[in-house]
Amino acid sequence: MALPVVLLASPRSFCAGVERAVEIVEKLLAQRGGPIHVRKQIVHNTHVVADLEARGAVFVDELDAVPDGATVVFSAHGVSPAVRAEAARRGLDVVDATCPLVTKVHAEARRFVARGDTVVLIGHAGHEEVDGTLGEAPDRMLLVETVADVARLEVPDPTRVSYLTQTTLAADETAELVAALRARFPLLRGPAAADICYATTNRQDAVREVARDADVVLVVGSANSSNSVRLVELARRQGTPAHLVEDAADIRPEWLVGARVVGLTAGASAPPRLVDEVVTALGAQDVRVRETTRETITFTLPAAVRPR
Ligand code: 10G
Ligand code: SF4
Repeated sequence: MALPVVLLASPRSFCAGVERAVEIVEKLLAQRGGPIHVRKQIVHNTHVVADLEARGAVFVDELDAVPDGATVVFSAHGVSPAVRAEAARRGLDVVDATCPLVTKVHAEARRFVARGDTVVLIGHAGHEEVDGTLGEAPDRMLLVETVADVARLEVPDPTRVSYLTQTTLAADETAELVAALRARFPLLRGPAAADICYATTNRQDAVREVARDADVVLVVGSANSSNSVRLVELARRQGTPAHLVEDAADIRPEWLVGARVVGLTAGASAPPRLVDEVVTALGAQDVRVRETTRETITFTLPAAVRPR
């Protein structure tokens, strides 16, 4: 079988929010030594979590598993005010790795609720980011996942409705949902700039370009990584078979039968080295980067881990 050409989507892999979150845990481990407790997976990637665990990070589901007075890191996906309050009550030393672009959505939720609106959040039920954002005003916010959910919405005042979105949604699907909301609530108001973040948008634009010219697309990422799963779905909507792989070991030979061009990308929480390993496993000699934009965004670290 001829070796495939690999079309590498760019941008791919770590976003600025993930870089920052991982660096926060690494810096804490270096400064204070382990164990450093982290509430939930710092980002939704099995390899990132296992690597940090091996270096002394302890991932817990809830704060009751953190000893009184200990340091605890909040994951990149953000937390509800109730979690912050509980950490304060317990006297925990919080280092917040919430991505600043998620924090922005929380601030919008508070602002929209304060002006008297019902806030409709477009997102996926049960996702940590959604739980955190809804926690800003559980009685004044409603979650919608589908256009059918929009039809079922009941709000106290249809002239006072705003929407917000999870940061990692598919841009095309979200646009349909916003249009459905606007059809039901013509006075609908939204965020000044889209809540779907730059990294999500860029990775979707890049995979779309690659999927167009590839026989099959591989997306490196974990199954619970929302943005990674969206990349697989988007490639499939382009008509190209696509598969999510945790790492090179997940690649099934039958996916590659007859594939001359393999598109390759990675979700925002998947480390770049896993992509390199996939390229090696494919045995590709001809690797072409398809760059749709170049990212320059970085976020500053919280004061607790900033170099003095
Ligand atoms: O795509 P999701 O939200 O599941 O998260 P992830 O950890 O896989 O990727 C980074 C994105 C976030 C931290 C959500 S803002
Ligand atoms: Fe921040 Fe976007 Fe990355 Fe989420 S996907 S951590 S919002 S940059």
